[in-house]
Amino acid sequence: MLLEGKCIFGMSSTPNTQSVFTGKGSSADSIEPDQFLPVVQEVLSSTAFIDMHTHLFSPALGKLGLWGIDELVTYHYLEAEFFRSSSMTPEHYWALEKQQQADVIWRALFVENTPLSEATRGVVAALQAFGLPTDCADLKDARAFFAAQTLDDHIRRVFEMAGISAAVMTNDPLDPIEGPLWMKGLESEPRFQPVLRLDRILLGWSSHWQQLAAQGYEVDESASRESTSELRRFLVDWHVLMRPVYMAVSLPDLFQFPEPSILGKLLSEAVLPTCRELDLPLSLMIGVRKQVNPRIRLAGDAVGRADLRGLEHLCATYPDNRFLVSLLSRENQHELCVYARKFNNLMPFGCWWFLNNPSIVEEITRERIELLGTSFIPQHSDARVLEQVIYKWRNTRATLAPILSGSYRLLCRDGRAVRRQDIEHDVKRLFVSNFARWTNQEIN
Ligand code: FIX
Ligand code: ZN
Repeated sequence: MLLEGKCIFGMSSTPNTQSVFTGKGSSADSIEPDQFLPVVQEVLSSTAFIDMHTHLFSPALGKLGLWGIDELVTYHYLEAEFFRSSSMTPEHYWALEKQQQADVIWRALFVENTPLSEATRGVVAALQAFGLPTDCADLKDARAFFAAQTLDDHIRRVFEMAGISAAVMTNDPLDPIEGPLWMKGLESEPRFQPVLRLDRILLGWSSHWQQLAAQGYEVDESASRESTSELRRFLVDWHVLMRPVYMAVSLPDLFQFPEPSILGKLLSEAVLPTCRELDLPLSLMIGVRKQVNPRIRLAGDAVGRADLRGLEHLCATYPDNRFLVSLLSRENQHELCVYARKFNNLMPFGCWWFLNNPSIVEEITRERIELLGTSFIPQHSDARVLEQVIYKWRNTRATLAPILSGSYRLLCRDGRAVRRQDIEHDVKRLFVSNFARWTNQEIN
């Protein structure tokens, strides 16, 4: 009960209240409710987060790492919006050079129309962050600015602006460019943590088993028993090569488990046992409907509500496996929170892809705090272009601040004082220690 804005914890007349709360949060260092928002904002901005899922790459992986204005403007989120605001056909668009693609998108979404969408505002925010004009007729100035940057310094500056200490990559061992780079041996880079992404293996076995065979693994098309033990050997070898912090796969909305399929078999006989053996979590990103419109390529994926009983079965049947789970469908979010209350080997993370919009992030995050306290990971950026982390994390901090301070106000109203160190602890847990603990990393 707030009295004239003052939290009366410790000073209430009812003796039992006092006795319950003695010793924690004496009023001396408790924060007044009208100060929660500025303190939470301060703590959010002074805590360096771990960005636990991105499509960024360390400099050692060369041109796989995307950065600069042309990549920002041709991000598939904007391509999807471009095809709604232009009569240009996808086929014509793909025939253009990268710079020409960026030019037509800039004209259609930023010159001929007001950049109001979350994705277009993101580009405006990135330009503003570097002090660049945001309303030019063309991209000449921006191109000149980015051309003048040296990558290593630029990465350091961007991570600082975004308030992240590390970005977790998405690394595909079967990618024709990336695979050979890892096999040659790559220096580890603390700012970029590797992840072993298994989509081609688990969802594309029929077209990719030969790649494993070519690398000397005795596998076959039907994924026989020997194939699954050979896949285990493959995963262990790549663990040595890459030192991934987790393994990951993006699964369709129709994902079922157990299922008499190659996916079901490879998961239960190879991936899950190897994750246990290597003490690595498995990240499941469920709910994508791949390529509903292949003409617009990466922008052509959609979302479907998933039946989560497969996830339930995985968590219940494999208690020694840890599952980092993000669901694409808004309609699945409540179930995910409830499953996380049933299974402590399930860590919900992020407001993925089409959910990464303030109105939806707010809804999902409030529900998660109410049902899970701080035992979840609120967000990941999914950045594909380096500078995207600047606006994606700025937006996350802006959305989270009123939600967190609102929760502290409720806690205070209910009779418990809140100190700065409580807020520091909670923010660190949400954006650093939950992930670090699940991936066996030192927490500084
Ligand atoms: O599967 C994934 O990791 C997705 O995040 C991507 O495939 C998707 O294209 C994306 O960039 C979402 O933000
Ligand atoms: Zn992703």
